[in-house]
Amino acid sequence: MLIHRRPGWSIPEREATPEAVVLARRGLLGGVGAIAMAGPAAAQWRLFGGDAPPQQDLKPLPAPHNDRYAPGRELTPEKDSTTYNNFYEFGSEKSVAGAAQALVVDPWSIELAGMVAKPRSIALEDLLKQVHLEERVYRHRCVEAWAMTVPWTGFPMAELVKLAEPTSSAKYLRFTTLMDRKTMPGLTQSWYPWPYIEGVTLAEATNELAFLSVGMYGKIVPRQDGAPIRVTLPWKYGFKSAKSIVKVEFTDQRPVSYWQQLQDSEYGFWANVNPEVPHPRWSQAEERLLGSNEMVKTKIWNGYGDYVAALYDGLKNERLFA
Ligand SMILES: Nc1nc2c(c(=O)[nH]1)N[C@H]1C(S)=C(S)[C@@H](COP(=O)(O)O)O[C@H]1N2
Ligand SMILES: [Mo]
Repeated sequence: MLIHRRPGWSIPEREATPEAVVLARRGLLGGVGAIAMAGPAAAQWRLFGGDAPPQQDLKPLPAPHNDRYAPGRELTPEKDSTTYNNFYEFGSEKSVAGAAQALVVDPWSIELAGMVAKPRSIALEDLLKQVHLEERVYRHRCVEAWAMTVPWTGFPMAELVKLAEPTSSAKYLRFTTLMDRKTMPGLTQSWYPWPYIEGVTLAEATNELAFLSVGMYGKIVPRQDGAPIRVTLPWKYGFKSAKSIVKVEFTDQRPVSYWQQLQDSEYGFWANVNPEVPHPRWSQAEERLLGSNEMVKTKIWNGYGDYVAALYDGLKNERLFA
């Protein structure tokens, strides 16, 4: 099936026809009813575009700023980074912010599973009492060649690993994200391998850059950006940064991610940013900054090589960059 081979964002963005529209036209989207489930206002916004999604008020989330990771470019205006999203559970177009307001973020808990001392479920508020929140500005590079620069509030992934107490056999973390048919119209697109899965090695997870974000621009993270908690891995293509995670499993098996299941040759396990390794269907040499639309040169490891390049020293035979 052609659609199966070419998910919406696997087409370089300038050529992409929003997939939901194409499928609706062909009568293939079982989703017109499903879109309406997110509420009439949200549905209207999704189908016709609009000035701004009907967003809920986002509470302030103060945390000390850590300036160790200065981004070297302007912040992306909040209105641009929060209205141009990839969140396929809510649809395969970029304008999912309205529909995503249906996401129920409270109560929220995360299951710590697999090779850990005590498998258990932890309520998000209890987890947040045991970690140190801080704000960091990171560059984000989507595999589709757009990019943004965002102040995230969150905590090092290493703190979660410590809390989970992995056993000595654990080699990978496997993230599972929320799959809620009542609120997520994208799940009716049954040719996608739901739920959205991602994974990293234990060494990557405990690298100082690996972050779990609960806030953005000094407030709680908006639903469309992965509320209430999302992975943030700035040296990798954006699809590795799984949104709205509900389970972290420690395992000795390399996780097979959602996009890998769809097309491994284009979206592999490592997915580290490299301008010299083109995507099979487009160049990765440059990126478009959300907001200004300025084109800038992409950097290897998205500019974070000093922190992460050494992680990959012994892995020269792996497909590290796609
Ligand atoms: N659960 C889930 N997480 C996801 C995605 C998704 O579709 N579902 N898209 C990924 C992709 S391709 C990117 S580029 C980033 C986008 O994050 P943003 O919308 O906050 O910019 O989220 C990633 N995490
Ligand atoms: Mo992406």
